[in-house]
Amino acid sequence: MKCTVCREPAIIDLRRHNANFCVPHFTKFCRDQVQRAIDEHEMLRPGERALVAVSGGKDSLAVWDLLLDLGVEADGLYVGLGIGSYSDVSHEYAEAYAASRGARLRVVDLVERYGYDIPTGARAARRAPCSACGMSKRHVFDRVALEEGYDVLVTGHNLDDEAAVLFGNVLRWQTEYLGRQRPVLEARDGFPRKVKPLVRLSERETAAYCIVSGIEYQVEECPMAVGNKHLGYKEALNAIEVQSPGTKADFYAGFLRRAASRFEAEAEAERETLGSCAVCGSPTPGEVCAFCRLVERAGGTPGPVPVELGRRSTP
Ligand code: Q46
Ligand code: ZN
Ligand code: ZN
Repeated sequence: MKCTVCREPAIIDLRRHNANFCVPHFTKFCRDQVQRAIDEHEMLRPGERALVAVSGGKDSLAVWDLLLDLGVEADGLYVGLGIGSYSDVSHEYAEAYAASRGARLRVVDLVERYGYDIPTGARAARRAPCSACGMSKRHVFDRVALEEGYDVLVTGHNLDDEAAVLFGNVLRWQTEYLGRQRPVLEARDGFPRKVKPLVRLSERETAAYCIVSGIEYQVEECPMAVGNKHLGYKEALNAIEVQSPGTKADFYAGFLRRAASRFEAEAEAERETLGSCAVCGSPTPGEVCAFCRLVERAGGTPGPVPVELGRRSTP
């Protein structure tokens, strides 16, 4: 197998692009795909400061690395979820990466700051762990991005993630979600702009990118992910992809090009009017936001995210 560009030995075949790449050309391919996503969807403007939501997994470390290489001023934010050794190890990978690049990693630990962990929070609020977890992470990422004056919040969602979410929304015709499923969500009502620069790269590609770049990451699945519906959607799409390479990317890109705008009006109409949470000040349709209610039920201490957090790692 030879690199499509230089004819040197290739390390990866990308069937949907009908191409094979050597290490330097694969790295260039990943960088080009991220740059293209940024340009196509106007994710970032020159000089903007980005906050990357970092989990210690391949996608978040890959997107952070690619942005730094593209010259973007990007800090990371790790949220400690208190999911046993899974969280401890994930945190170590995030710290090690930040130290290797001399990048700044901010840390908010749910147990230290709010006095609850995800397993307890989920039980207390009678929510599925991923629902309590997703809501907690979104809350902390949004608050820190805004309070620390970042222009944009970056997440590591890749093509497989976005195609699986789209698939799930289409299966149930959740049209108000379809109207909001974009690689860029503009800032509004107390929420920062959110962007997904990895939407042109698959999970296999972000993993390969980390390996060839020497980035060590958490390879274990989160122990609370069992039964997560998205894993099933991913498997279904992967089975189709094997039969006809490129289907996943066409499904997602075709949606953005030809269908997403049709659902926007509905998504807009369903949007609730938001006030401020009486406890933490973040936007909410009720008096107290869902996050503060969850913390309270879990026996923790709700309130604002501290703004003095964050430290710079040294290489
Ligand atoms: S960390 Fe949290 Fe994920 Fe674990 S509990 Fe679910 S949402 S699976 S990305
Ligand atoms: Zn090459
Ligand atoms: Zn609140």
